[in-house]
Amino acid sequence: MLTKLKKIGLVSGLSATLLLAACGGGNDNNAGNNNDGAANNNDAGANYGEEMNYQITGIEPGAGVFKASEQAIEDYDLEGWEVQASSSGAMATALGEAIKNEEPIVVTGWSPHWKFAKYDLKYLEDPEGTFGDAETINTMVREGLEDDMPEAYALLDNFNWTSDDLEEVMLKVSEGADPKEAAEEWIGENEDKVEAWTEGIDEVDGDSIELVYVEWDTEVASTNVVGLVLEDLGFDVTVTPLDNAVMWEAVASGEADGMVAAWLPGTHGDLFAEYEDKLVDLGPNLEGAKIGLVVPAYMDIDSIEDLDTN
Ligand code: PBE
Repeated sequence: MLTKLKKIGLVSGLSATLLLAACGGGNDNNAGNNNDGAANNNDAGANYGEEMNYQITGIEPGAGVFKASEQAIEDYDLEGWEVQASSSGAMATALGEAIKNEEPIVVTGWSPHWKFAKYDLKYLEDPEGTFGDAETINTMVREGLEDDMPEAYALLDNFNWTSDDLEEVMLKVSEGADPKEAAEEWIGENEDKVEAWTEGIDEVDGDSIELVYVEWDTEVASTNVVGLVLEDLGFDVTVTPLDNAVMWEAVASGEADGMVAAWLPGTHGDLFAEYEDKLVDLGPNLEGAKIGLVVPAYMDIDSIEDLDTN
């Protein structure tokens, strides 16, 4: 949820951008006069920087993509730039506003995500490899779950789907559906997939299970789907949103039973290294995930290097 302060910050950030855009006038607009291509790229980057107050629109500071973006500022020597802490929801709102006004914006992005279906976007190339390659999203459970709740363990071990599946749920939520209803709809439309996860698993009688997650669009969708499938198996399911580091700690300490939100090897690599001895890694529930800096396709830059202001 947006705090009052964050809301004020967001609004003043936007109006500053609008003001700058207004002062700059139509002729200085980068998108309009850059037909002569590469020679202008550095200028374009610099002007974009000014227009954006040298701010990358970030999300929760505990997110791996936030930390990687701060690392990118160092790796690419982007002097004066900073990653603005925000929330995933506020980032998506800022992106939508910028696109509506055809303004430049750089966001901390990830896939799968509904924003790629809704807007024409591109990842900035990352020649230094700061954001890593393709990732998997893994399922982690607490030690002892297999003995205590073999049915839940089996379901969590079986759970896996594709980026397309996940995007279907995310898109419904982004269009205003309640996450639980979106998950329920998806389950109704994909009975064959869900049956493959639950096949041979006995139903239980109201055993309590707690899944933890972070309120990122991806994890809201996946956690709600898995939670509902566990409910259908007879579990009394609690899903608890936490900060990223706290989510990992909760499963490692055994306070929570599991999560489906571990981005590896890069995004949550530091947290995995810290807790891997205390967790059970059930492997990927999704392949082909990715993080990076994302901009609207109309921006005349292609690489993180183009953000350089020198
Ligand atoms: N995300 C979504 C998370 C992982 C899932 C990319 C925002 C992160 O950066 O930690």
